[in-house]
Amino acid sequence: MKAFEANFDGLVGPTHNYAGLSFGNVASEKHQAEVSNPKQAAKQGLTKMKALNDLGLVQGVLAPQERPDINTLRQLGFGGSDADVLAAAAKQAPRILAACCSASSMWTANAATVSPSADTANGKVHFTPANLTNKFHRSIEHEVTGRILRATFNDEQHFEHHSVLPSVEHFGDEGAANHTRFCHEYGDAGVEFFVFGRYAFNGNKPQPQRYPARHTYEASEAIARKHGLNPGKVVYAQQNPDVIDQGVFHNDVIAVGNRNLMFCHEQAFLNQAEVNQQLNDALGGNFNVIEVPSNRVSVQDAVTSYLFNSQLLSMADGRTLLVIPEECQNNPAVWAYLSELRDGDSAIDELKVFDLKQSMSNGGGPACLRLRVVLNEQELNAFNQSTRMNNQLFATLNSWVDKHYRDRLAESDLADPQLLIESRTALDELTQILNLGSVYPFQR
Ligand code: SUG
Repeated sequence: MKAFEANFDGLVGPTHNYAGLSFGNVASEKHQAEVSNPKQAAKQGLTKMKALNDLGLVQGVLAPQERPDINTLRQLGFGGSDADVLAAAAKQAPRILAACCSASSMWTANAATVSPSADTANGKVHFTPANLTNKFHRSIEHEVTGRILRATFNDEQHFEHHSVLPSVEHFGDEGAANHTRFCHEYGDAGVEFFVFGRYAFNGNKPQPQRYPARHTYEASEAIARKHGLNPGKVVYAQQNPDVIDQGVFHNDVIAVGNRNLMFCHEQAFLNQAEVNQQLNDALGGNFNVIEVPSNRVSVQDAVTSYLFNSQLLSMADGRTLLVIPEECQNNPAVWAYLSELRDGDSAIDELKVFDLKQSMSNGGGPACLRLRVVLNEQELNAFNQSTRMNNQLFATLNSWVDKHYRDRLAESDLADPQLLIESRTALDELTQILNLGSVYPFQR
């Protein structure tokens, strides 16, 4: 059956800020304590969604989370009224408060792992929210993420939603940021490619020394089991520990794939030639790799420009588009390489540049902001259509942002009880716009 790749982008929430929460993510550490602009962040994201929708691609929206996360603060012993909780946390544990205010759910590549129906034993699209155990501020996302996914893909006949993996480091799961699906046509049974940073149950295997490997082999294997994938069409690869130590905290910072094409750095994986061969074999041949050499683009340039955190998209006319952040255009080595690719006879035909600076300063590029969901024609009509981007939804969400978002947020604002009220008011209205029902703790 004919199928399409839909991109579901995370809408940036009203508390977007720079708290330096992600050790190993160099942008997050570098921009700590800068003043953020949540309104601009949300609009930059919406502009990308609208542009891809205008190109004829299927584009959806995933709602943000309730932040500040008062429930988690209460769980940690802060009591009294909501305003008391915020005031006490700000005084006694400002770093915990900051973690409970992060708008990090915007990076929906980390929301879940998704397997299209053509790949699964029961012919449904499978979703498992990621536990994100390695970072406290992200480990508190999965419950509401699961509810948002159920409310967005809300037809049991077509969509199967799983519980998260056990939330401990042994099963650290970062979702689709470390998962790529290859195929010839989207509707074919595809090859699912799982990339992990370390083995949890085998201490003799290589692992990074400086920065954490967030995702384990055991987590990847468990997802493949849960989704009912054909073991002959699953390939696992370990990320090169040296690049994790240089700031490649997810595979989507060093590799991106679409259909039968992988665009990656030559240092992305351990035993890279073998990995490429396995992918080619599992796909039945005709697998195409563009491997960028270090002498053209260093790992450091890849990390600062986010060259590989791009979206590789098949357009209706069959051409391939690479969606990149402005930082790629500003990096001479990266831009020279990309221009050659585009102008030569590579598989990449077109480049589209976006200003996503607000998200980029926290280490989130174009690919981080989207969750890919391959859907056939029936499934395309079965998901919650109020979450599908179109001109009207774009206009509605822009006015919603204008009405509710601040254009300036510093760490000292996070304890402002008014911010909590603004955020809940905005989200309450959003659940009506997107027809999600009651997904937030404050609505239950
Ligand atoms: O998990 N940054 C996110 C960025 C996620 C990027 N996603 C992908 N590569 N798919 C993270 O490190 C920073 C928040 C702060 O520091 O305020 C943050 O959570």
